[in-house]
Amino acid sequence: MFKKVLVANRGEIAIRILRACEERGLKTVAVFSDPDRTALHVRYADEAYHLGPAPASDSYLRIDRIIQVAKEAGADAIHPGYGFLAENADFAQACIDAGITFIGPPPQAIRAMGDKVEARKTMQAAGVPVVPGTSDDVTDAEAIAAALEIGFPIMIKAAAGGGGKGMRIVYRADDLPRALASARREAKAAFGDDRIYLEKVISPARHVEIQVLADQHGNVIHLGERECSIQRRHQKLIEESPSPAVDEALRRRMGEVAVRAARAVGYTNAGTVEFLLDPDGNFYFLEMNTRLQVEHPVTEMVTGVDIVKEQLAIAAGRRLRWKQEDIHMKGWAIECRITAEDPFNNFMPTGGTVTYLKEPTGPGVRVESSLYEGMEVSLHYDPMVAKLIVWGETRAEAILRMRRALEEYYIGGIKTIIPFHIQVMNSTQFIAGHLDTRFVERFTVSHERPSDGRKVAAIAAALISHERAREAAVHIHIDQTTRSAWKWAARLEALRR
Ligand code: MV4
Repeated sequence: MFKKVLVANRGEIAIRILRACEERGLKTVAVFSDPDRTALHVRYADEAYHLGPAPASDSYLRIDRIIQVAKEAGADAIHPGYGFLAENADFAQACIDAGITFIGPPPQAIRAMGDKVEARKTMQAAGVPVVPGTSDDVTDAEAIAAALEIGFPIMIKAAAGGGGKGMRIVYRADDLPRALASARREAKAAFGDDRIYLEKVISPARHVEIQVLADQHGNVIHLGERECSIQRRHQKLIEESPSPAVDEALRRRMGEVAVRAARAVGYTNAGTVEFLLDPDGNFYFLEMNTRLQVEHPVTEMVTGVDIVKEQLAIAAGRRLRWKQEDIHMKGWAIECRITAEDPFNNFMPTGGTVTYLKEPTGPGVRVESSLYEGMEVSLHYDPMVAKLIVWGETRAEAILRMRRALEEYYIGGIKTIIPFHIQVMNSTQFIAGHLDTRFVERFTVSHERPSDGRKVAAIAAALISHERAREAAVHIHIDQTTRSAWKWAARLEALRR
């Protein structure tokens, strides 16, 4: 086993990884940019090294500098976290070339999934269902022929893209030539690669992803699904596990397919296979994220598996400690991403000094945070400053708990997205589990606090429509004038047991 881990990241995820190292008795090295000199991850690690100025290209993306720091510090492993260099095959290779363990998949697996056209082909060959579309680099004439065959609307995606980057939707054949030209131009500018492919648009659809773990001895298991349909501009805001749309049988089928996808590219370590799930229960491979994901804690909460500690064990050559049949999901977990964005002003990112901080705690509550009182939240990096994760025995209990924890959360000095999350937890559609990728588009952020009466209406409607609460609901007498909505919902939940 390696002895000293360099965490090539910042913020909450750097701390999350440092904690796992601490529990495994490993020495830790943090790296930081100018504005992160006083960051929490720097203080948490045993040692910390300066990388460079604020721009990521001068600090957290500097492969040469990070490898140099690892050598200087005597680190024998590097964890990339998410974002930055996490899915950079050249970085993974540079670690290996320097005799340092890269805590993640092999560079070939990163490459195989990084090229989305290649990935589609590999997945098709492995029997993984992909969205109907084109699987080779297409000329304009071929694209037009393919689009006519697939039918409109059609999605144009960049081969080198991913995560929604360089994606566009085309509704009419007449618009296709121009859309193809501009998509190619954009892809060329963004990725230096103008290859594109077409897919049928699956809508409405849910974004459901499967967490996989693979060791270096050929064992691959999955840890069930996460539902990530609540996104804004391809930025996930709320994730949960299990998905309200997935039952045991579908989970088994999607899980088997995800394991097959991982095997097809010789995957090791932790990864996620993303699917679109349509209302009829058909699912289609979208892409594979070859890294630890932001939303990994919801899976940890329902499976009891510490994914980051497992990543360390896998990278050290250990065998997986579980067989598929040992994995059971218990209860329900929800994550709200806490961003420094103003939901009342079109989610504008905001910076500033954190003047006051009171984080929620109590039963079933987990906070992954980079915040401290006096911290300067800068606009140089991602606006996500923390994550609030709750666990409940049922989905209703998890929602009640999330709402309680959000109400306990006080962050002074900066604007945060918390009021938006409270409104989502109060919304009929969310409570009923009616989610799809356009949820946030349709959601109107209210500038008023909802009255108890309105909450009663929303919660009653939603919980009664919720399959497992229905039978309890008929036994309850609703007194709207004397009982607050959430007390009522809590009672309903208690009666359900
Ligand atoms: C799609 C799609 C519909 N049909 N592909 C967005 C992120 C990237 N991973 C793929 N994305 C989508 N691909 C086809 N063929 C809809 C989306 C999509 C989406 C997916 C998941 C969550 C939110 C989304 C918001 C807009 C579009």
